[in-house]
Amino acid sequence: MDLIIDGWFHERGELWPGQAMSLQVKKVLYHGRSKFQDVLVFESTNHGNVLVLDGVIQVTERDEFAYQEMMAHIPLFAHPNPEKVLVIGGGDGGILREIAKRPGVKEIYICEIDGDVIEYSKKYLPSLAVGYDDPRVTVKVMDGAIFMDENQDNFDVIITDSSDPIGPASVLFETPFYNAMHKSLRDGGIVCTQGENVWLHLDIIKPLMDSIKQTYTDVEYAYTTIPTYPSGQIGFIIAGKNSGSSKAPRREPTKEQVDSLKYYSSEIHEAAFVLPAFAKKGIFGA
Ligand code: SPM
Repeated sequence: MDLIIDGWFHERGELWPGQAMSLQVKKVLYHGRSKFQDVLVFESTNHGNVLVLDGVIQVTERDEFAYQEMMAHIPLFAHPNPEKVLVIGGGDGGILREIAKRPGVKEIYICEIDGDVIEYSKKYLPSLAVGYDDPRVTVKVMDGAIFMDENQDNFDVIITDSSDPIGPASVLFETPFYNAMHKSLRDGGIVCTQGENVWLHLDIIKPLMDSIKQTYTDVEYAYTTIPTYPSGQIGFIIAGKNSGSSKAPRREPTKEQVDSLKYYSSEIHEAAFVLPAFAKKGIFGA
């Protein structure tokens, strides 16, 4: 299928039938096939540079902060003292950039399976890939499940910033992967994962959350708004290993952090867990 027709990129996906997000293309910066997926980067007319994997928008420079800030800072502000953090996926570097705003974090590991995503993000998405410049970051280009198996009982926070459950990321939405994260967490640790969308994917979200309740304590769901993801929002599954609830931040951001944040605040941290009635019922029952 042609991704760009008459100067417009159209995001059509199996997971959002009958709807499409279109962005006007100024210039294709890179298009090729990695070992795992189709990789496209283009300059858009109104949304900055855009990274697309297997035809699905991963980030636009215009609105990416709404996703990266919430995905990183909800678990980091919910944890009492996160020192060692692991990112699975997230090859564009945006989540690293957010974690790097936390001086208390001592070590940051990232496991991205697709080295091409790292390479082309460094080239064309420098405002995200700046996350790689932090000296606390160690990069592993490998399967996150294997890395976690080698690093059990090790991390305070694990963030899985994945693409959707079709293609290389599908295993990241399955119970064995959540079990692997659980083993790799320290006691008191928190995981935060890409949790799809309540308008479109309750059929994915509910069974997955029900299943991980066997292993995790405090299985919760939050969301952010983001114009260029299907239906304008995306959620996060947040779960703990005896962590206590993540719904309220345990501390306020410092003045310096507030100045660096465009979406996250203590107020929106708490608000993000308040779901519309249909979604609350769909995920948690009554
Ligand atoms: N660091 C940003 C990487 C983006 N990871 C999530 C991409 C999700 C794209 N599809 C959204 C579909 C939501 N239903």
